[in-house]
Amino acid sequence: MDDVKAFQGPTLADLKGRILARLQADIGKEPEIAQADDWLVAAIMATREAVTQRWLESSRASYADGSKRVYYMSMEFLIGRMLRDTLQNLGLLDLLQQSLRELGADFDLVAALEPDAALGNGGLGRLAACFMDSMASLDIPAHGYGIRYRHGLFKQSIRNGEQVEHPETWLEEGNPWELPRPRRKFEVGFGGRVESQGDPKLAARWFPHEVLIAAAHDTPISGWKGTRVNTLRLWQARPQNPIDFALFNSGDHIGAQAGAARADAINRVLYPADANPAGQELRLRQQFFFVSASLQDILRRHLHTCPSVVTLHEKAAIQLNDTHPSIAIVELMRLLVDVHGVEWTKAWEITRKTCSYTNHTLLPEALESWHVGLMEYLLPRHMQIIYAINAGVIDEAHKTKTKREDFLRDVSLIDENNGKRVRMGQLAFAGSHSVNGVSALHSDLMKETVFGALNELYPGRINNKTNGVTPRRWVQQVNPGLTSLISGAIGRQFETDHSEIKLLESFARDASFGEAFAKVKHANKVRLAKVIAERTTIAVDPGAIFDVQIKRIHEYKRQLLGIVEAVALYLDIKANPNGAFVPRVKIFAGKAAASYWDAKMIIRLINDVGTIVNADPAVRDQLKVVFVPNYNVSLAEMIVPAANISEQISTAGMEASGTGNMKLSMNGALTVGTLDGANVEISEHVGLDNIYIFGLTAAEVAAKRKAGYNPDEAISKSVRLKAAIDAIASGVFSPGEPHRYLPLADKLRHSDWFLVTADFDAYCAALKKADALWQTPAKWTETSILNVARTGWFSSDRTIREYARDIWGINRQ
Ligand code: 26Q
Repeated sequence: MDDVKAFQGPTLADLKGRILARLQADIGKEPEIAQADDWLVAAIMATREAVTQRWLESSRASYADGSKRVYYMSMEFLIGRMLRDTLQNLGLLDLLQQSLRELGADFDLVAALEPDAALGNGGLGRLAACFMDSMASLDIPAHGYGIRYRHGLFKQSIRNGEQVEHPETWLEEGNPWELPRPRRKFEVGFGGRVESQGDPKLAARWFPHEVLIAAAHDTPISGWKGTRVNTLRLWQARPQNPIDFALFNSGDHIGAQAGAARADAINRVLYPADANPAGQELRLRQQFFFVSASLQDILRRHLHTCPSVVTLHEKAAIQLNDTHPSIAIVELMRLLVDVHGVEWTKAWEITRKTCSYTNHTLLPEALESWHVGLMEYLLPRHMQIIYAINAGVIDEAHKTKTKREDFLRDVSLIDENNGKRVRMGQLAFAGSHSVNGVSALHSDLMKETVFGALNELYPGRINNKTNGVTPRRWVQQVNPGLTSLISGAIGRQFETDHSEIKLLESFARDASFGEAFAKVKHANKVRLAKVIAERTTIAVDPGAIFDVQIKRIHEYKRQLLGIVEAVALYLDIKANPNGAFVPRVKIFAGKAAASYWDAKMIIRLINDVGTIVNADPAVRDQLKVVFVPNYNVSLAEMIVPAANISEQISTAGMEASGTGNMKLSMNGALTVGTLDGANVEISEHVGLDNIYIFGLTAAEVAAKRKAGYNPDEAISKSVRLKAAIDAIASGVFSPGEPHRYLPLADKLRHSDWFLVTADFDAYCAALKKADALWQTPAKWTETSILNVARTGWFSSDRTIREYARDIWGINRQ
């Protein structure tokens, strides 16, 4: 990063002039009458202008030196707000603040009006955003490819304790960040018929029934210190014919616009589920649409500088973010064989050398597969290619020594059991040279479970790349107080190289540093308490432990364990009116997929428990239960720096990595967690004395399930657990409808797949230990500082360096 020419920003006069010019020329207002949202648009436009020069230079430079590019294909990019982030990366934050002040506007008010770009569900989408930031910061030429959804992830409100979904409309007032490129467009076909030469491996001609146009919209992604500006290219669909005049003239005015409606549907909305793929046609259309446009774009760019597509893998690395874009394997084969005339074997070699696949889940219900019938109907040529690829895989499997009878079944791309389906995970595996998991445990489990057979067939292909998060957004930006405190202690090098944060370790026992550190945390908690009061009307005491569980609501993530513990604590307090308890605020936030009934019931239970507990005078403010509505990137930015305890309590073996766990410990929260996902690596880095690990291990979970777990084992042994479940079941928290939670309670009592009851006592014991430490504030602060100092490894810069070196064959840093 250091040898790169420093970004030359504008002067104050320049920047002010640009903001004014945009306000007048593009928004059509004089500063005297401009509103905060006008200033926002003007500020974004001026910022975009400031990066444009670097943007052009970045792409010109990689054209000129012919360097290899990374293409990150993802259905989701969960970016959040961009203004503060971009300004901070460019070193223009102070200047823009001053510009607006001198023009009569307040930056903080203005920046808060920017809508979150919420084009993702959770971890996977946010990971893509962190990776885009790191690739730009490490000067790696990279393009993100995705879909320009009109509606991002739904907004959540809480009515009578229940989640209500509302459409998200981030594009409603325009998007000043993006640059539409109406001339950068490609045709994407669907359906129709194929004229082949008999052998599917020979070039065929596909006559699609329907053709859509994909048009590019580009957003600049600026790296740290303006090192490089990469592009996030999102595709917009439009019909070839906006109106069918024959139909229109015959009087069918609605039918005449059917093409436009079908194109519109592609971009309409992000699927709001992060598991349980429903296998719907629209989802497959979305996937193929953006994949095909992106691959055509990649090949066009390649042929701009290289004479033939056969060198593609030397100039392009395509990373598939989960199986969602894995139809890319097949589409690339089709483009190479049918359009560019490459011979099948050669095409397969190029495809495998170019593509690599990241897996983010082992949950069987979350693994994507498509009905062969749907695939044949929507993508007939692709289905032929899939069969031909599968024949090759089965052939190779025959040649191995393994004689296990289910071996062929397990490696096959076609699942014959559920009415013939194409398994996208096996497809992505077969067509990639690298298949990675996102934490050490997860990568190991991939080899033992879903990809056991393919791992035998293609040994060495599975590798691990433990996730990371960008410290620019998740430390520097969300926690300016901590950042300036750290730079006062160890200098500013850690801002460029987050691993330098380890130098902070020598301040862990420094009393005056500790005091200042605790003050920063307290100030962050005061700020969060205000937000909580505004959004929920609940008053919380910033002096209490802020114990947070913030993530999508899922049974395996076990928000239920958290709330059952809160109930047990409530009953303890009631039973012990004069007892001394450590004051605690349990903070939950997260969205449930609209169709995920049990997850929605968990949200309702948390709110119902909060209603009773928070209003009970007997509790004397020793416990508060808060559900903060509409969890998104911007809300996470408020909660993460204010947390004391980070709840990472998934059933071991089920959370692929987690990334919230990293953000929280990097900001000094102490983790209470199971040995799951990247909690394992976090515990190795911070040391077992500085984290509260509890509960069954992944192996123990597997063994318990195999033996047939009976929750009664745990419930009959734990008086507190039994009392808590009984209270929930009997309507203590739903007095108007006493049986509301009976089904939830009965599930815990009789099946408990996620082993909430098995881990309950160990979980409570872990929290008790944390309570004890809290009572020695200096010790707590020391532990918290050690968490900050020892989590530098979880920077996504480290992760991206590993991808670049091991998977993409790019050695820049
Ligand atoms: C699939 C088909 C149809 C509709 C939706 C989906 C879908 C969408 C999103 C399936 C899964 C997702 C998202 C998964 C996800 O976020 N996984 C998380 O990825 C993180 C980054 O690697 C990990 O840290 C988390 O452990 C993992 O749960």
